[in-house]
Amino acid sequence: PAVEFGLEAPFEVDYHDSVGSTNDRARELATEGAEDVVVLADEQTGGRGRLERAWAAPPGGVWASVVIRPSITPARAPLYTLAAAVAIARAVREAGVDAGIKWPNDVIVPGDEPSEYRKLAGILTEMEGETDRISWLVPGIGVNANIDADDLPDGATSIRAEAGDVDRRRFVQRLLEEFDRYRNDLEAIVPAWRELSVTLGQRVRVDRPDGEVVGEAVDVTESGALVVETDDGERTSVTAGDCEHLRP
Ligand code: BT5
Repeated sequence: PAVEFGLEAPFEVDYHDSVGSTNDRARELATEGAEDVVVLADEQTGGRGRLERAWAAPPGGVWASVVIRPSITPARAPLYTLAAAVAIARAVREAGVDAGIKWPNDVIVPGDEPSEYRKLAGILTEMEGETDRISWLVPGIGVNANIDADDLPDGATSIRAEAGDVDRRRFVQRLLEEFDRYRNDLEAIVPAWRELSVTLGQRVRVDRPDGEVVGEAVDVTESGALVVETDDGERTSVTAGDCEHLRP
């Protein structure tokens, strides 16, 4: 059954039992001028990942898109994906799951080998605006909360499967409190992210539009790009892409 997400501040709630994609609904609200609203749904029938991928969003999850209007340039937008990942990882860990952040947009439960990482949550950040200043930004947050692992794609897991069900109202409240704290203190995001990252120190392959980069993930920059040291000792920073953890 659907849950009433009657949250207190810091965000106004736009709740739906079922919606196509909370990010699409958030875009509509943003276009109408909304600010500090969180779109929540029990189920999404057309959940989206990055690059036109589908996102499975059956009932029982936390499907949340936050409409904010920070005064930033588009180059700093990836920082908000990191902030959302920190907020998710914190809330999930409080729910008793040993979760970490895989750059750029996954919260995972680690295994012995990188190939055994199970994806618990993902983030799809969308925005609109001028080149010098964005108009709105929507971090779309998907957390597999009270869902059977059988109802999720291979390689995915849920809070239910790892630690048992959560009170979604409390969970969302905690997640949004953390997100609110970091969007008000951008300098604190990267240090918090480093603490929760499972990517730093790993050998990675990052696929990006202009080719792949293989090397050791050594840091993230102040705008959220991953710094990779390739085998010839050169450092490259990658702002977006799919990141695969390789065996050492
Ligand atoms: C993501 O994309 O991980 C971003 C997911 C964002 C979902 C939220 S839910 C609220 C808001 N509204 C939306 O419509 N979207 C956002 P990406 O890194 O491209 O990963 C997508 C891949 O994850 C898929 O190709 C599948 O392999 C896998 N996948 C799909 N559904 C999943 C799920 N529920 N749990 C774990 N993995 C999943």
